[in-house]
Amino acid sequence: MTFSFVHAADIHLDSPLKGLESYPDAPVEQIRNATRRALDNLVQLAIGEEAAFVLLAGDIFDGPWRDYNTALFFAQRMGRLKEAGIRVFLVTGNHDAASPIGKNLSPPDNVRILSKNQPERIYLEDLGVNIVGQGYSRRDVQEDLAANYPVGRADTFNIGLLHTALSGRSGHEPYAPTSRDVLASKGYDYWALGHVHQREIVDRDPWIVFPGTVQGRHIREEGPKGCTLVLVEDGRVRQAVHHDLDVLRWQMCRVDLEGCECEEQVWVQIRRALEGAADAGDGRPVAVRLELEGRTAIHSRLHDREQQVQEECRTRAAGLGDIWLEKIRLRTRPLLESGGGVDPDSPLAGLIKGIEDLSLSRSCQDQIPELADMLSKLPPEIQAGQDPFDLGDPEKLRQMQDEVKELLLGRLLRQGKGL
Ligand SMILES: [Mn+2]
Repeated sequence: MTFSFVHAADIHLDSPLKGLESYPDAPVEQIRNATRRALDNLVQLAIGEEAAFVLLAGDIFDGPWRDYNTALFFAQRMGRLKEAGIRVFLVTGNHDAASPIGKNLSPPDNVRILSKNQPERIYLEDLGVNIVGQGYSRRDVQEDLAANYPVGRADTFNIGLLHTALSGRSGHEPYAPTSRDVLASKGYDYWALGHVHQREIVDRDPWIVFPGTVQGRHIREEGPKGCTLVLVEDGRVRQAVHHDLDVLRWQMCRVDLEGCECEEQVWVQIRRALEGAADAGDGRPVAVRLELEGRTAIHSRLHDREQQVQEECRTRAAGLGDIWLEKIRLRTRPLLESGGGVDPDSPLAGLIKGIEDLSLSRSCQDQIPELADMLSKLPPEIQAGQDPFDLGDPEKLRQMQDEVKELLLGRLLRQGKGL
């Protein structure tokens, strides 16, 4: 027997994109409706491919609904699947725990919400398929839910549906932790996972798959987003293919300005990079973060007129099509060592060396008691938000440290040379 099914997760329907309105020229409407249109694409794909069923591995919703339109929209789209004779099986994830899903959400009867209290098994007699899953009864599920899943049944195609970070995935809460070995020990054919927003095929024997989110919602969710279409032939996975569902794409764009000696060369590099980003959108609008880096002779010139450089980047991007610059970061370095031209025996040289050797560690909060007080006064949207100010993040700490060094050295050198 041959059939196919769609595996998706992390729809985060109507997820608010906090703070985006404050960015200049943000395509707010496109972003606001993006998760809905991605769900539309999912429904269309399932119908077009004549999928036997759809699996949703948690985080259907983003949290408490702001109004019932979110639930209504979901129910209507599930209704379209019902008309096409397509069943839907879902487990709840950590983000659904705060939404009334399963309590007063009443989707059409082709949708089965699996139990939150114990692993529930559903047998699809027409296809010889067993689906086992357990949803989240609360947000922070710490136990290994998969450990309690029953072993697969012989002579059927066994699927495990689970919202988990496995043994940990960067940027994701370690909920319902489990391991590849625990999953493999169940004798299933396919593990349909959710929670990790980056698509990943963890294994092919058995198949363990994160389809990723259906629509990127910020720059940390860059690149194509969608779902996995799985073809089963004679009780075995024949293929598992990614399909794009996203309607707006996020793209990190790093431009190396190494070797640029004048601004014209800089603009050539930026233009090339932006054209590449537009191509990566494959016809969709693209939200780009531009990071300018590398050692260049015009480093200080760029930094001195940063505001104009930013404006110019936005203008040039607008001329290249449906591109929106989410953020522009100037991270270039000077061509010469910052102390170049300074008498190595002078106090200035000593100060420069002191700044260059500065190294903040995660314990900087302990070394500077005032810091804790300042951090506690930051507004919540800066402490949390999409791009949180988090000194516990080593990458963030390194970036901030580099920016501060750059600022101090730039000022010091300009003043030092003026003296
Ligand atoms: Mn999620």
